[in-house]
Amino acid sequence: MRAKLSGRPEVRSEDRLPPGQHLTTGFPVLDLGIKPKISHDDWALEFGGEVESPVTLTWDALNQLPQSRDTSDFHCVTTWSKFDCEWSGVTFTDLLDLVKPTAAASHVLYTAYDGYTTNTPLEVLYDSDVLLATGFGGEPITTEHGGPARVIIPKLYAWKGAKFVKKIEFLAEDELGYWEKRGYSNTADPWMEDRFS
Ligand SMILES: Nc1nc2c(c(=O)[nH]1)N[C@H]1C(S)=C(S)[C@@H](COP(=O)(O)O)O[C@H]1N2
Ligand SMILES: [Mo]
Repeated sequence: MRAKLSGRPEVRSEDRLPPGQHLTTGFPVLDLGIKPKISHDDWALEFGGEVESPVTLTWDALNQLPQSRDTSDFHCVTTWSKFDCEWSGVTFTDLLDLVKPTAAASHVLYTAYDGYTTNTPLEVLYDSDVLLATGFGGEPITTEHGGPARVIIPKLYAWKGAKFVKKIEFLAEDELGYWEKRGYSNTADPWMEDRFS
């Protein structure tokens, strides 16, 4: 999204903030208010639906997968943005290699331990900044920010990233999530201000 001037290095400028957003230096907490506390022993993440290799990951199995880091900006539809969030965890490209979506898979439905759901097209997951995150700023993600593990999709509004994620289903058709059923945009692109449908 940054304009490049020929012959000059790319610099960060005001246009790093999507339209209608303001910068926050803190880290607001936004969710349904339930904040389920799941111990690592009880935690499991199920991948199913249109995949060749359905798998339910335990905490140990998740942590044995290749670990990656990515620093990205976070944009909430309620107009706050947070820059330089240091996430760590497993990239979705690695997870997709593991579960192998079938040719019929086109959409993804995420279900969380608090009952929250959200949905995306499958294609948004093929991006190196999309993570199943377990760390923030070098520390485990706190329960209030979605630990043990949450989905981070930096190029979409933050409601598309399920905190406390429990199940990831690959579908042949789109299925709307909690906010999408209540009038939020299904595309959720902060740069296009896709807030509501
Ligand atoms: N499980 C779950 N995930 C969720 C939500 C929720 O209510 N439950 N809220 C979403 C919204 S609207 C936002 S802005 C971000 C907030 O993440 P934060 O609390 O870490 O700032 O989580 C998203 N993921
Ligand atoms: Mo949000």
